Amino acid sequence: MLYHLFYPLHTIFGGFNVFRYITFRGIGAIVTAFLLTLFLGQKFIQLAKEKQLGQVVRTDGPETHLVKQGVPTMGGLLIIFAVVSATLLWADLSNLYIWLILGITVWYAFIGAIDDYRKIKKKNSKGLSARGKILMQLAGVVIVGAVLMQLPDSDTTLRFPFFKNVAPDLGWLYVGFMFLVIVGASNAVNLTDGLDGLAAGPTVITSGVYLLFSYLAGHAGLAAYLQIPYVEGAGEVTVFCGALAGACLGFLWFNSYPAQMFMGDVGSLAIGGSLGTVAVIIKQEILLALVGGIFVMEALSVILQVGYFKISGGKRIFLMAPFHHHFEKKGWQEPKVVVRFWIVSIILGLTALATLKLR
Ligand code: 57M
Repeated sequence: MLYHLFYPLHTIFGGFNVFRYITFRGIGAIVTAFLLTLFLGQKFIQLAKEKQLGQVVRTDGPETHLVKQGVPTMGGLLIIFAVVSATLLWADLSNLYIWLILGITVWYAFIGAIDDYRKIKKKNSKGLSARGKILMQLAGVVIVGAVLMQLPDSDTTLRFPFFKNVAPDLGWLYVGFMFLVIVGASNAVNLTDGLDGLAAGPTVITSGVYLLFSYLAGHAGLAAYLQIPYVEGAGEVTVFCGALAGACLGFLWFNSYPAQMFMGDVGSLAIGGSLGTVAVIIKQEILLALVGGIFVMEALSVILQVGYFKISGGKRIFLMAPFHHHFEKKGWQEPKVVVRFWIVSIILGLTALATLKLR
């Protein structure tokens, strides 16, 4: 909005020319979203306590989690509020990609909010049925896919980090691939969010990497030089990534161990869905499996554990899935598990940046 307000006035006051720069507006989004979650966090915690939005902790989990019963949850409402506000404030609102990403973010937050609310009000950790959740998530992907596919420069090729000449065209199959990326990322972040700060930390790193990749993808000269797909208008996605990174950084202030609030499915589903949508729009889908490797590891650990559990008649690969519980069961303290996962996430983020030069 500020772009539309001030940039046209740059002929009167030259300083307003700065609103033209995506870098300036990206930094503005980071700072705005960070300050919103930081200064509204305490207020949200009080409100969640008044409304009795307390976490219902499963009884079959690590004993150390039982003390978390009643911790204020649905902090994702604050994250999404900060992300949407900062994006609307700093982005060029004539950019279609901004509306597609905000649409998925809010829709997936709505799905998560239903799940959270049912768990809290019904006092059990079941929530929305897996089938209901997937169908609602699919609906979001179909709409985004239909819009992207009808764009004149729609690109249904699949791009790989490191291999610049490999770009198979999936045609309409690409919408199925979009489903895997967006719904997969959404549920992977959801599974990851099981320790204090474990989802928010890697989200800050992933958003930061995609902030840079979005800027490069929207810059014809740099995209050509780095041999990455040029996506006209993708530069604005930088602003959204900045808002998401800033919001999660501010949320971490309260979600770091011992957490004063959890984000809830309203946060984790929306974060994963928005990161998946960003990856699809800037044509860096496979890269998300690298940058978001922590999310992938967590989801894979569940798939492997549940699959093996079924075919082996009750045997387990890990002491408990998702992966972070395995280390808790091995006796690692929660903060140690979380910080070590953050370290891996940083290494994966740096590796993703390195793919820009290794191709
Ligand atoms: C999402 N939710 C956390 C919080 C957060 C198939 C199976 C692997 C599914 C999986 C599952 O139920 N996942 C649900 C993970 C929950 O966190 C809430 O959920 C939101 C995110 N979706 O924002 O509101 C608990 O996680 C802890 N937590 C923190 N700090 C945070 O900042 O400590 C969350 C955020 C919270 C809190 O205790 O209550 C969750 O774990 O449920 N199931 C599991 O993850 C369970 N694993 C399991 O059943 N493994 C079996 C299967 C695979 C055969 C096995 O390995 O043998 C474990 N999770 C829990 N208890 N809590 C074990 C049972």
